[in-house]
Amino acid sequence: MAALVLFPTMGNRVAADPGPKTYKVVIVGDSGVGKTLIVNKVHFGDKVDTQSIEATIGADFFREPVGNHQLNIWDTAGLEMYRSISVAYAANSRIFVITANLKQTSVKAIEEWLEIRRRNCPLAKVVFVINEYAPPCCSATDKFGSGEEVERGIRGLYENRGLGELNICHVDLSKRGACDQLLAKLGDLASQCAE
Ligand SMILES: Nc1nc2c(ncn2[C@@H]2O[C@H](COP(=O)(O)OP(=O)(O)OP(=O)(O)O)[C@@H](O)[C@H]2O)c(=O)[nH]1
Ligand SMILES: [Mg+2]
Repeated sequence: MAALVLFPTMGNRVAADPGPKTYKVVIVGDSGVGKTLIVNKVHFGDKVDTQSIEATIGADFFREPVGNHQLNIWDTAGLEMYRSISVAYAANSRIFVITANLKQTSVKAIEEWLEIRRRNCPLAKVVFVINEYAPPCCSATDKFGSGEEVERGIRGLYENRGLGELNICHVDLSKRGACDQLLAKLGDLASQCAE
């Protein structure tokens, strides 16, 4: 509950402490790239079981404190049939997280997500998350390459678009604290939004 703070210079008026500032964060990307796993690991930590997650329907919501800020994180559904819902969630987001894994299709889809950002939340800061994971069904020809190669691909897509600083986080969900760097990055970007 927000604390009530009495400001002496305000006589007997009592002002409510506004509490931490909130920032809308939207995470997008193809179905199966690991968005829900990543958001759950950001929120609940390493204990999340990678097999326990099901495809998102519509969108899920997490409230995540970081530093002096609060992130309102919308985990959208990547399945094409929910695309219009995901696009609607993008509106007014301050931070737009585009996720890919090592699959060609997920990297190719990045251009579409950048276009959705341009139309719906052009001022949102962009973060790319590369989930260093290739699903077992991903054949050699379906694979874009290593995480480094995906990063080079993203750099190529990003160049000359005037999108500002390029933020890229690699996550390997098999490692401890896999999403710590991502959460720190989101906190930094929220601080920049506050300036
Ligand atoms: N072991 C492992 N499995 C993963 C990883 N990323 C995704 N998976 C598997 O892929 C499935 C889908 O991951 P989700 O987090 O649901 O993917 P999503 O991007 O949220 O998909 P949608 O909700 O359909 O948009 C999970 O249940 C896991 O089985 C990973 O990094 N490691
Ligand atoms: Mg999901």
